[in-house]
Amino acid sequence: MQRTFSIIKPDAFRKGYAGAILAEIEKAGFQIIAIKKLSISKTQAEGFYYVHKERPFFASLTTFMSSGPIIAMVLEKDDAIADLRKLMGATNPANAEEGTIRKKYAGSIEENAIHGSDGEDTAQFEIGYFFAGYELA
Ligand code: 3AN
Repeated sequence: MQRTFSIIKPDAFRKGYAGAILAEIEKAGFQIIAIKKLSISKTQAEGFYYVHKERPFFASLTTFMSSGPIIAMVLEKDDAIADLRKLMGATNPANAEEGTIRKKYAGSIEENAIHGSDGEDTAQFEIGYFFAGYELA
């Protein structure tokens, strides 16, 4: 079993897609280990996305991620990291495959509905950024 970290981003939450996205995640066989709705500050978004700090979209991305409520969660299944990335679809929803979450629910490359960790090290960092050990017991 492997754990990954995911966020339902502010665009999807605002549009009322949180329930539908959670249903897709459960239908795909993920177990929800921990989940919470919260809002993050711009500074907290900058800490989460620090690996992207040199990218041209960093300011806009962190403003967007702090623009409204999000749902943060820890998900578990075999190959959770790769399987969630498959279920999410390409970063740019215009390139996302039919049936993926981004194809169905994302509006643009920035406001793309869902985040999923891209590797084991990032998953560990991201889970620890949002959840304390006692929430994962
Ligand atoms: P993914 O979320 O598919 O792992 P990353 O890690 O390359 O994609 O990018 C992190 C986030 O940054 C994306 N989810 C998206 O919101 C934003 N992003 C990525 N590329 C762009 C871009 N070219 N313009 C604007 N925002 C972007």
